[in-house]
Amino acid sequence: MATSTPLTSNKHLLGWVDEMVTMCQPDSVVFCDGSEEERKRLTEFAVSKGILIPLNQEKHPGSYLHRSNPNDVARVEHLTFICTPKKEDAGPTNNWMAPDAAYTKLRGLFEGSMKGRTMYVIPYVMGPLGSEHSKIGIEVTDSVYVVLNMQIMTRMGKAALEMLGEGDNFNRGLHCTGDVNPDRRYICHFPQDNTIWSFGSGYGGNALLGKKCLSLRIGSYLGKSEGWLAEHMLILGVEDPDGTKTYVAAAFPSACGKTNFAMMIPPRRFAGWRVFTVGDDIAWLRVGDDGRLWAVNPENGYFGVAPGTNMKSNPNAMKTISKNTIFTNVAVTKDGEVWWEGLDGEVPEELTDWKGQPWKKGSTEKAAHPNSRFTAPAANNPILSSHVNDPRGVPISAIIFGGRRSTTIPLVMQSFNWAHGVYLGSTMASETTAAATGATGVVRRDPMAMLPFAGYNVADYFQHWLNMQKRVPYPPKIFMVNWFRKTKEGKFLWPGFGDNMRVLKWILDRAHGKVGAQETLFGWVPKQGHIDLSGLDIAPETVDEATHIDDGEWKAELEDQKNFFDQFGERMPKTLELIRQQLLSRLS
Ligand code: GTP
Ligand code: SPV
Ligand code: MN
Repeated sequence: MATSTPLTSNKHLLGWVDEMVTMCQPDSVVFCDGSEEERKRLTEFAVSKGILIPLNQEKHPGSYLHRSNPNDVARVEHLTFICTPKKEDAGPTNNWMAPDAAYTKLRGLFEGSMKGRTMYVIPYVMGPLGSEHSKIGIEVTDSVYVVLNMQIMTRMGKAALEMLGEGDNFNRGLHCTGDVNPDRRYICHFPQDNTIWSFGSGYGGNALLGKKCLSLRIGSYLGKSEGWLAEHMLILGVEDPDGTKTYVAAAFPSACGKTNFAMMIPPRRFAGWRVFTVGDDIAWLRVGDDGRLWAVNPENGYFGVAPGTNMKSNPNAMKTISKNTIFTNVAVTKDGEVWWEGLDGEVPEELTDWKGQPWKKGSTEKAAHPNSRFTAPAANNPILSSHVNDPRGVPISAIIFGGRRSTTIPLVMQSFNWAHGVYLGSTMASETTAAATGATGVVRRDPMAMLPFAGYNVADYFQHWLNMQKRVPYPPKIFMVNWFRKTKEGKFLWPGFGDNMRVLKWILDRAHGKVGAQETLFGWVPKQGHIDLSGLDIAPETVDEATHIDDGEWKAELEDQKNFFDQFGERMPKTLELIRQQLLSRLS
């Protein structure tokens, strides 16, 4: 068997790779160094195999298209497992398998699975290099697409090996694309072994193991035992005209606006205000020496939703993907330019759709898959924060929870206190999107936008959130937002995107204690006139509708929350149920 130079003498790493080689039986093993030369070589190889398709290199320098198997275009929540010894430790919202049973079942799939293939060994770091808070992972995979994505999304290669040294403290991630058969697809997490085994998918969160698998599922488990939080949150900084910088973290479910919010350009009215991106998907939150909550983005790139991205909605994303980007499942024009629903300009007469089939304007089929994505380096982002590589991260003044809700939930609301904020996060609900397979547009509870990503019992996760209060003497204020409320006719009430700055401004003012608020039964909301609407072409009644709180709708909401809480039985923190009951009692 051909093996490239291992680049390390770490016996734990080499021993484990040997075991994986024995099981998977690849033809050759390549230890990835993360170099530019390696990227070029693997890209050429991927092109020669049709795994990557070069785009028009004048319009998209260094960029490529990948078409995944049409049965493999999103995360698969029903095939994702938390394998703890006790089922109760995974909790009622996670799929569970006993570790022994899972290892045995997956061993059957992995055995001989890389015959005729190359096994790539990817050492990577989640978090800034050298930071004591960062985590090291080794992913072995048979997918060159995974290697090229991991090179964008993480700090990968020699630097990771240097950081690991001779140590044993690394996540062991095994991935094989297999035959991409949904009946033989499993994404299994073994929190107590710091191990992930993923079989049968080559797509995003199923295959790039540093992202959802390590940074959120295993991360949340580590966070609970180590006293920190791993969250599905963007991190952004705002600089006001006086030069004061404030950082916020926001949890919105998949395809509910994190990347857009994190790259927002404030409207003209906010001349002198600047937004900086720290992260667009994941935040690791820890208590700093100063008693504040500090956030780090473990990632080094963006795996963002393509549809809806355009020069008006998100100009910074358009600039970010202007070079050295991998596009997955978008459409292409005959000139080799990318296209998706919601891109600027006229819809082209003819395209090649995401499956590689001819597509004509007016077709009822989507040309780009609704969950088509771009993988782009953070370094391309024109508004990248100068603190992305800061080992300490950034101090967080506000936490925002937001779902995609056509009804009920107002534009913005502030919690009364930490526990009430945790309650707002824990009861969050959102309409499902194309980011996971299954029906879209169905309202479901998605606590803290972590339903698919909690690596342990969500009731214990709620308790961990409640317990954080004692650890954070200067906690961020907690808010809830909803950009997605609609008219009866189904039109969005709030313009969203850059205009979300108007809501963010109120949140910042509240966080700094600069402005009052109106008390309602359910939380603090802006007083009349406190959301700056100048320069916005929107009827005051529309804003009233977006901010309205309807007692009837809230009663139904509070009653429905009980069903969600009840499934956790005795493990459910009483605090949250009591808050629910108190709100309900005040309503009647
Ligand atoms: P993941 O990468 O799946 O975690 O998604 P995300 O939370 O980063 O969502 P993203 O910013 O990519 O937005 C998803 C979709 O929502 C895109 O089609 C956006 O155009 C749309 N969207 C984002 N922000 C807004 C908003 O403020 N209002 C409206 N109406 N749509 C928005
Ligand atoms: C999400 O679904 O929340 C994503 C994309 O960010 S994936 O990496 O596939 O999880
Ligand atoms: Mn996400």
